[in-house]
Amino acid sequence: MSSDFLTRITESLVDGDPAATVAHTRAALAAGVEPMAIIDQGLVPGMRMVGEKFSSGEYFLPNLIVSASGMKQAMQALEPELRKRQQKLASAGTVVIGTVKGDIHEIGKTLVATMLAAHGFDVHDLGVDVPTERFVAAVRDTGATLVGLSALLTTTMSVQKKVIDALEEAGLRGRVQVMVGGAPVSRAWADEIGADGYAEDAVGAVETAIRLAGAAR
Ligand code: HCB
Repeated sequence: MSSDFLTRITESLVDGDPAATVAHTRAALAAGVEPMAIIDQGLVPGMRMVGEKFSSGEYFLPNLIVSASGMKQAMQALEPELRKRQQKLASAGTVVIGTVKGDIHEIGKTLVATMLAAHGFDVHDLGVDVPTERFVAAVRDTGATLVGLSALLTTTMSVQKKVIDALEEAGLRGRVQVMVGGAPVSRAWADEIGADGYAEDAVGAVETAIRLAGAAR
């Protein structure tokens, strides 16, 4: 039963057992469970629970680090399968994505990047703690028509606006759409800073990217 695999993946992530998370992820793949289902129904709910336990004071920073490592390793195990699906798709457009300066949260950003690649986008993932000028240079160098900006801290949300302003100053804003996301980010915030799109999760990010890519053509 695919739900048994997914439950085990979620539980092992919450328990902070990366080896088990990877083993259950591989077992689920071998049993024919779709990689997207493993992400959406196994891994992401696990990370959400870990976040809730951290917020309530039940978990501490080391718990976050171990669970995040489990998520990262499981995503690496899924990558070859996601790539196989990607090969069947025509390019949907070029995207530059990263977590803004001052912020090292990478899981959500990497998930969005992986999902966009799996849906045919040519993705340039700049990583985390990305200086504003690197976003600008990457847009210029790759000819990207979409930038994804991730921020997980209330203190780094404002950096998303700085990137938008820098793209404007570089004369690139007319040809690039900006999509923002991250746990503290909202549609209202996206509107306030002049972003073109907001996505609550990776599935929403793919939908938004497809819509914005259409608008950019
Ligand atoms: Co971190 N952390 N953390 N953290 N962390 C949060 C974000 C808090 C909310 C936890 C809390 O207090 N309740 C909090 C931020 C509070 C705030 O500012 N309001 C917090 C804090 C305070 C900190 C430190 C400051 C802790 C410290 O050192 N005292 C420190 C920050 C260091 C820094 O960045 N300079 C820190 C460190 C860490 C790690 C390193 C231990 C670890 C990250 C490991 C890693 O990424 N490699 C970590 C983690 C794991 C979390 C929580 C628990 C989970 C984040 C996560 O991965 N979620 C998080 C709690 C939470 O978010 N509720 C906590 C799962 C992913 C799938 O969701 O929201 O990131 P996501 O991404 C979604 C969505 O937002 C959207 O799609 C994604 C996929 O579905 N999306 C986009 C994201 N980016 C997008 C871009 C787009 O263009 C479009 C959509």
